[in-house]
Amino acid sequence: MKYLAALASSFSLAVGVAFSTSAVAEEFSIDGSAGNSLTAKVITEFNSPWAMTFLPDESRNLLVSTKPGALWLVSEDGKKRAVGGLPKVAVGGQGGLGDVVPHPDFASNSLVYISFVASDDGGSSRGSVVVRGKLDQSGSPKLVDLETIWEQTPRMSGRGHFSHRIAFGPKGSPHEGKIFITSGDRQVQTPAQDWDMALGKIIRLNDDGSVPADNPFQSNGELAKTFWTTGHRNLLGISFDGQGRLWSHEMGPKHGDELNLIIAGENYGWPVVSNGDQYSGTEIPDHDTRPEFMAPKAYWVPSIAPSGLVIYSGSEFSEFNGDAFIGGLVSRALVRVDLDGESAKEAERFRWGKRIREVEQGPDGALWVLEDRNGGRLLKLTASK
Ligand SMILES: [Ca+2]
Ligand SMILES: [Ca+2]
Repeated sequence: MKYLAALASSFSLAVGVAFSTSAVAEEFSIDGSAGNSLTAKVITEFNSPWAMTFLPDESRNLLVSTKPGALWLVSEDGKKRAVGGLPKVAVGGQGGLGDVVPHPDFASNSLVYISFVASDDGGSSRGSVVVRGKLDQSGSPKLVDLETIWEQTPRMSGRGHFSHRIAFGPKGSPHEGKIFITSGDRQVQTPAQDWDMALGKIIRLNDDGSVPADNPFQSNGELAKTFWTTGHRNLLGISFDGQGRLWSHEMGPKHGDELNLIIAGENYGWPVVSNGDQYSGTEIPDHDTRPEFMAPKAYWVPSIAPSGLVIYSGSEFSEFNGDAFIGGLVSRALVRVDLDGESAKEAERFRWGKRIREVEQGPDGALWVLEDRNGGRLLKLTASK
């Protein structure tokens, strides 16, 4: 027995070494439903990764957040360094550390914005917070000089629908220096139509957290001055296209996920209308019954469970220019959506059996995705030659 155990152990060690060597360059091919083919290269993996962003400087490094509260500085070839100096994160359910986005002037100001769930009392009152800090890379990387930019109000119990995705206005646009934050309905639904709750809204602030004077709701109370749009549910993707239009997607209830063109002052109708219905089976009137609410440009029945959004503008896939890429959780797919001006239509799904949490475009135009949950891989997707 001892001999067999020793043999088995040395055998598995040898196999393990051989496997980990080949795993470094592990690649596989993904065929899309419309005939396009991608090559996926495995870069590294994380414990429940949630968001990523490439730093707009010479380093070509990216930052990857994980829901349990780690932030990693990652090189293009997968070397990871933990970033210190993070605030205390309340982890549980859908909440934890959230988005990470650099300031557009990161190369000169080193500012990074992160969202996370905070709780002062161990859980009965939770809410998302956005802070910014400088990424100090002089030694072990760390965030310093943290300042609070925004707090999701009111706080409440429950561990879902924080949303807390962040987008910066493009440089040279009317939104330069402005930050957009998605704030979910906290699974309570009706706050999305309430002027006194910053829930179920898209928020627009100056990059220091002050409130811009040109926000649309100036006569509905102080909190409403932070709102850009209302009537949202759970928004896990927000991004500008190349023409300066803002797009966001949100999870529907039972089906009815939406891709919305975001226009200042509009109400997107949740929970009054949805092309999905309540999980209980109770019908929610569809969008076409209430034209005063903005209808989605694309919607999904059945659900894809969208998470992560990038609008492609690179040279690696010239045929995808201007297309939106959306990660799909329950659909276990990377979904390509053809955007044509203000219209949107699903064009293709790429599937390899994993829940997709986040998608980004890298410096050379490759697409990068994060798979969901423990062992979620960071993959670099290039065109199959
Ligand atoms: Ca991102
Ligand atoms: Ca419906």
